[in-house]
Amino acid sequence: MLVKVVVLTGAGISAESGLATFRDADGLWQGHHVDDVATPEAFHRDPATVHRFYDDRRRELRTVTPNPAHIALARLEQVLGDELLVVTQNVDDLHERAGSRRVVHMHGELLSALCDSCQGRFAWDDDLGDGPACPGCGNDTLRPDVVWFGEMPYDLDLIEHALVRADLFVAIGTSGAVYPAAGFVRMAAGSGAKTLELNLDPSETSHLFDDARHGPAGKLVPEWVA
Ligand code: BJW
Ligand code: ZN
Repeated sequence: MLVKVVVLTGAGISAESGLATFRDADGLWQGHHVDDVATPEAFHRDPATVHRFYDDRRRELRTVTPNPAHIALARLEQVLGDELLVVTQNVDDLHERAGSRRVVHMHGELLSALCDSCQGRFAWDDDLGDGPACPGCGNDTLRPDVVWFGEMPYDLDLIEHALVRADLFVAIGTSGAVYPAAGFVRMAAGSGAKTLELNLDPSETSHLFDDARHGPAGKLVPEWVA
């Protein structure tokens, strides 16, 4: 793998498409904090509420479109090819719909279901709350294919491999509050990469970046890519 540029994206890159972030003022879902609905404990305690949270967001996804920040990253992939890797914490598919192909969803995907019984992962664009059967094993144990607190993010080996080889690491629209993603800047910088933050306001890890630019992603990302 000859990745030279690793771009980490978070909820802020999809904000201008109309998807709520997790920790900004409006980052609540029906009065719930993300920590109340994005844990295995919450799912065990109250599966109906957690399913409703994800079913709502899966439906909302159909009503939104990529914004200039997603489109600029897809354009960058046209130029850099496999020298670019986009690592997203987002479970939406807006990078793909903008045209990006080299995208790693470290926190899973809304348009995928995971079976607790057989561990199969299935493309899924419908509600999960009404207990559909698993296409693999037939059990009604499908859950959203997303990574909750305390669970292991996807593809960490691949991501770390890319980070230690990158010349440039760029974090876009992420608060730097959630690990391991919040530690990627240290890992990249520790291996000699230049680091850049593009975020609405200074994140919790701003001070770790060589350069930080603050403003809306829909403006900053096209400017950076140009
Ligand atoms: C704009 C903008 C615009 C707005 N333009 N910008 C203590 C220390 C270190 C770690 C831990 C610890 N205690 C616990 C942990 C581990 C834990 C953790 O990090 N907890 C923290 C709360 C401290 N992490 C985990 O558990 C992870 N797993 C793990 O560590 O596994 C290791 C392990 C080891 C051994 C056994 C088992 C495991 C898993 C984390 C999973 C996170 N899951 C979620 C939900 C995913 C599904 C879903 O979408 O519902 O992921 S939580 C939520 O936070 C979601 C996001 O991907 C993630 C990050 O949020 P993000 O994207 O940064 O969004 P926001 O809202 O926080 O920020 C948006 C930013 O955009 C803001 O800065 C705005 O300013 C900006 N913005 N509009 C540009 N227009
Ligand atoms: Zn199954």
